[in-house]
Amino acid sequence: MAWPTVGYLRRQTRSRYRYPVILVLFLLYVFFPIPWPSGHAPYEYSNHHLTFRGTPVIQHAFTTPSADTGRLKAVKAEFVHAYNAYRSRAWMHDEVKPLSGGTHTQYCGWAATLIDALDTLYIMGLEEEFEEAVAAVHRMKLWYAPSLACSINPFEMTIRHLGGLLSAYDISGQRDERLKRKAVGMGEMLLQAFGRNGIQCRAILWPRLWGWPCTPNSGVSFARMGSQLLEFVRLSMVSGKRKWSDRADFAAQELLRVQNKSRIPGLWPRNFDGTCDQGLCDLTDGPQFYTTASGADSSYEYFVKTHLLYGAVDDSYARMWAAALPQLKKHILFRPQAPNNADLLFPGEIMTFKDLPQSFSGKVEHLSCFLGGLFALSSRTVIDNTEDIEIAAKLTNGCVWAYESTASGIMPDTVVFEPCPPSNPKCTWNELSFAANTRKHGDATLPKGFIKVERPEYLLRPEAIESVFYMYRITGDEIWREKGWRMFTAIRDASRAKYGHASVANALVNATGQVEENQMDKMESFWLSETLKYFYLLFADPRLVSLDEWVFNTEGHPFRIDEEYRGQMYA
Ligand code: DMJ
Repeated sequence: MAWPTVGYLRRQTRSRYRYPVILVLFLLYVFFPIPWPSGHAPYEYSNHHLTFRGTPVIQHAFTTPSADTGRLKAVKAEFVHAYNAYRSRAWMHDEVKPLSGGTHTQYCGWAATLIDALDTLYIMGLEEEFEEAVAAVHRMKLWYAPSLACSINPFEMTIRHLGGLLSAYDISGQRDERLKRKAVGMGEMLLQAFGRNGIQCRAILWPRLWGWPCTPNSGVSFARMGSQLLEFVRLSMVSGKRKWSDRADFAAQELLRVQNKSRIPGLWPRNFDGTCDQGLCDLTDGPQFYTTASGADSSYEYFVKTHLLYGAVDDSYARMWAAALPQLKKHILFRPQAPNNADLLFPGEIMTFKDLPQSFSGKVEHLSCFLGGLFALSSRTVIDNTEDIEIAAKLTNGCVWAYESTASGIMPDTVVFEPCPPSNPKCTWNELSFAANTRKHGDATLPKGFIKVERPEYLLRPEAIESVFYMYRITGDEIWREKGWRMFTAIRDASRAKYGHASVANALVNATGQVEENQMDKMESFWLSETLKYFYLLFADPRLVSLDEWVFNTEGHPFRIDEEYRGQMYA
């Protein structure tokens, strides 16, 4: 029998068989849906050059992923307001001053805000602005200081300048060789910031003689040791040259060497002596301070993230994090006394001595609010367990609560909370003990649960919304978008200024009507690279810059995870 022709089939389906055929196909579709091999529906998503194809491993498998368009527009409007102020008042300078419209030089005048904002411009679809900015960056002579001499902070320039350039290159599809060349040039310059012993210096004077190494000092921070890992590894991948990843690996090996020799084996004290001939000096009998905030934060973060970028080549980063994790849970995390017995967590600080008992403090910096997001990411990539995602939620909720407790709706920069004592295992709220404690510190007007506020300002920092973003992308729970929106409106209302957004002088007060009196003339570049980016991505379609494809550096710059390295797990 000859095969029926297309015309024959078309005639048949137009005839009496049409409706029975449609009905049969419909019933087949309802009762026998095609099973996806992994249990998750593979995604197919494309937004200009940002595509996502594959099955989510890290991110939640959203059944109907969608953007919250109204909120997305509101965030973008604030970004455009701040960027335009920079563009018109401080173009090519480091920062615009949001109140006076002046300029501020912090990083040798090498356009920190512009370079930090590049990838956000692209992600938000501001393509014309992106092209203009890339052309301007291309014309910059990065390694000639405009002033006679300026001091470079290699830590900041690695995460902001090198991170910003690499991310702009990756996010725009690795097409623009100008960005790659600039990143390589920046990388060459940053190599000058290491002493002969392989340790990074705190600052180097620029311009300087090439090949004349700087001298690391006796107070090298843990954060400085590990925070070039991600950028240097990515730069090596992109350039095909190992000199950067070798440098970063050396620092990581040094951290590995001392990891179990500290007073809390598995954790690193905040400071090391960097004056020895080779690598770090051994730890001494002096006091050791442990924290996850300033001086430590990004190194913890980079072990997990470098594993994502590079784990297929070297899994020692995952192992280092895996050894630190139980110690963080045991020694650093604490449950604060909070009204309504809220079940929250914060990271505290510990000072240890050779012959004295260690002392624990419930002092929490806004900087350490990144930890919730890191626990969430780690639970999907390094150590796969449900306890860690619960801890992540409690940590993130700790910062959300600190935001929602103040009159402005924003968490101050440094707050002391009261850890629940072992004598109160259920952490029942005790009004009398709280009143006594706040009186002791001289301020009875603080929000309930706040013992002391050491730094009341809000510097436009990203860490709290960063964790909210991770929680949303990883759990898919819409509640995180609601929490993030409340944070956004509070920050917008307190910080909006004529020329961008201003740091808030006192986050404890609601300055409605006199907002400017509570503002400082400072807008850090991370407002555009991080804070507004995380807000935007929280409300965007979750497939945009998916965590399965991108890993963010500590300044909020996403680097592409090369296909062959995706989905690494180590347990
Ligand atoms: C940013 O520059 C980075 O997030 C860094 O790791 C810590 N400090 C700021 C933001 O608060």
